[in-house]
Amino acid sequence: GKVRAPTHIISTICDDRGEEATYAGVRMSSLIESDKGVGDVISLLWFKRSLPSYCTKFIEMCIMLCADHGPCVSGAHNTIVTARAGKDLVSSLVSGLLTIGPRFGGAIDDAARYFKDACDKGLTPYDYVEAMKKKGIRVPGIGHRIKSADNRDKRVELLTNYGRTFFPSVRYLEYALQVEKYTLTKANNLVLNVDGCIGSLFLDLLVSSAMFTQQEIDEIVGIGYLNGLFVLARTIGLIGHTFDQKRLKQPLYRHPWEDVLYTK
Ligand code: Q5B
Repeated sequence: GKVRAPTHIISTICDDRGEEATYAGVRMSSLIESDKGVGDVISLLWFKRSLPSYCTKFIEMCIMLCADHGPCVSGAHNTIVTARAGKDLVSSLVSGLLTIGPRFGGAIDDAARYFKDACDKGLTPYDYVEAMKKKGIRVPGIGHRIKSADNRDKRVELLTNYGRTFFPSVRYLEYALQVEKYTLTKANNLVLNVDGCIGSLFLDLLVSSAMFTQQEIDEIVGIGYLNGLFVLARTIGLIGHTFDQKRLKQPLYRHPWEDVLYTK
């Protein structure tokens, strides 16, 4: 019989050997013919299954709402400075992407991990937040530089309303909002931010859609899929900032001396 040489790569998400590529077994043409969108493509390539339309719409909302948040955030700032240094698109893009992390945009996975752990253990928001304080860890998904109780984040409101309307359960979102209620007693800007809202709602999607086993949920949260939503979304905005700077023919950026405290 045939003897198969051992392969150096195993791949399970996309097969390009036929007439057309398939995403998790689904032909590209069938995606186009059935009017599917980028949320369906993400479902297939990241989660290896077709998800119900309320889930794919939620994924698309996350992408749309996180696509950009102005020129002043860490990612856009880096991208702008890099583009103005005359660098190419990919260099400008990745210099912005590299700022995504625990403080900026990349707190979604940790928010999901910590909210899940605290909620599943039945910790009160007070116990959870104070335990984090004792450990010296900032609550992921809580806090914002410009958003506050008096200047609410529209993205959080839109996602919250969507989840409450279409998800079978929003247990983790409601827990996160209870945490916010407590953190707001400490400071006005300790709101549930967009990372925390997406993290908690994605947990609700995973758990209540009945599309994932418990083992799969643990794996998704453990590996950390969810920051990918912010990375993917903000790539759209960072590419836009690169083109914007080049279109505007902006010169090399140099930070003004007046804005630096030179000290010994
Ligand atoms: N304190 C976001 O901090 C920020 C606390 C806290 C307990 C907290 C901070 C934080 C967790 C990470 C997170 C996602 C760094 C944010 C995003 C995307 C974005 C961005 C945009 C977009 C802001 C002042 C006092 C200190 C702190 C305490 C602060 N946060 N305590 N848990 N979570 N959050 N990131 O305002 O006693 O004085 O020492 O790390 O979820 O990135 O638009 O800008 O779309 O681009 O700089 O929306 O909250 O405050 O660091 O001066 O702290 O508050 O311990 O207390 P700030 P700090 P004390 S969404």
